[in-house]
Order: sequence, then C-alpha cells, then structure tokens
Amino acid sequence: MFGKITLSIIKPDAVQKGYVSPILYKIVHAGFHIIAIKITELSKKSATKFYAEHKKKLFFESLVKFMSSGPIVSVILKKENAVKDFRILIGETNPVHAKKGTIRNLYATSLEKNAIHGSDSNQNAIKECLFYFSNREIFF
Ligand code: YYY
Ligand code: MG
Repeated sequence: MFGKITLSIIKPDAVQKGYVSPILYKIVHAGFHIIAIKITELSKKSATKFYAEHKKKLFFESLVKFMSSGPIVSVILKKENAVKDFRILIGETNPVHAKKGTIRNLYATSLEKNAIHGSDSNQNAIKECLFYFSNREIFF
C-alpha cells in the first residue's frame, strides 16, 4: 500500500458548515477511492499527538484547540500517487494562496481553519492512517 494511500481529515470548520458531502464528492470525482471512513472527535491529547511535529510553532496551541473543537471526518484514500495528487487537490496550506477550484480555495475559512488535511509523505500517510484506524477498519 506504500505510495497508494493517504490520510485525509475534514476538519471541524468544514464539518460544522455542512461541507462533508461536497468535499467527499470532489475527492471521489478526482479518482480517489474511500477505503476507510469515520466521524470522530479528537481530544486535546490526541490532537497534540497528531500534530506533534508542530509543537514548537507559535500556532500550535490554537491549532490543537481548533482540531479538538468539534467532530471531524477521517478518511483513508487509495489512488496511484495518492499523497502527491491529494495535496494538489486540496491546495496550499494558506487558502489565500490555494489555486482556484482546490478544496481549500473553495471551503476553507482561514489559514488555521483550512477545511482539510492531507498527509505530506508516504511514510507519514501510513503512520497517520494507523493513528485513526485499526486494520479491521480498512478495506483495501
Ligand atoms: O500540511 P498542511 O496542513 O498543509 O500544513 P502544516 O504546515 O503541516 O500545518 C498544519 C496545520 O497548521 C495547517 O493545516 C494549518 C495550521 N497552520 C496555522 O494555523 N498557521 C500556520 N502559520 C501554519 C499552519
Ligand atoms: Mg502537514
């Protein structure tokens, strides 16, 4: 599966605004297959663990608070070149710089509340998928 899967999270802002369905439609339309999906909520502890790489950044505390502020939808997606192609589909981290038609361009609220997550490497994709799902919940 290395190289063929990525982990996505529809973040609390997008869930709250009712964007789950249009976002999933766009993802599937772009050729990604959903092989695991769940609606869940991150505790502050889990959000801290998930974003551990950013723990020294100034935005970290606010990010953790936001990510644990409401339900999220976590999804494992399968496709050739999943990680790279998905990052293109979601657009730049800062929605102001996200290309027209990308998910962040269409649905983000702000730099912090940017609607969606996508893994940044094949290694991290595997790690992040296993953060949210057990093997029994993944349907290759
Ligand atoms: O991978 P990606 O989500 O595009 O960006 P990261 O650099 O990994 O940052 C994670 C997350 O943190 C980002 O989606 C929004 C938030 N963030 C922020 O609030 N302020 C920043 N200056 C940078 C990132
Ligand atoms: Mg990242």
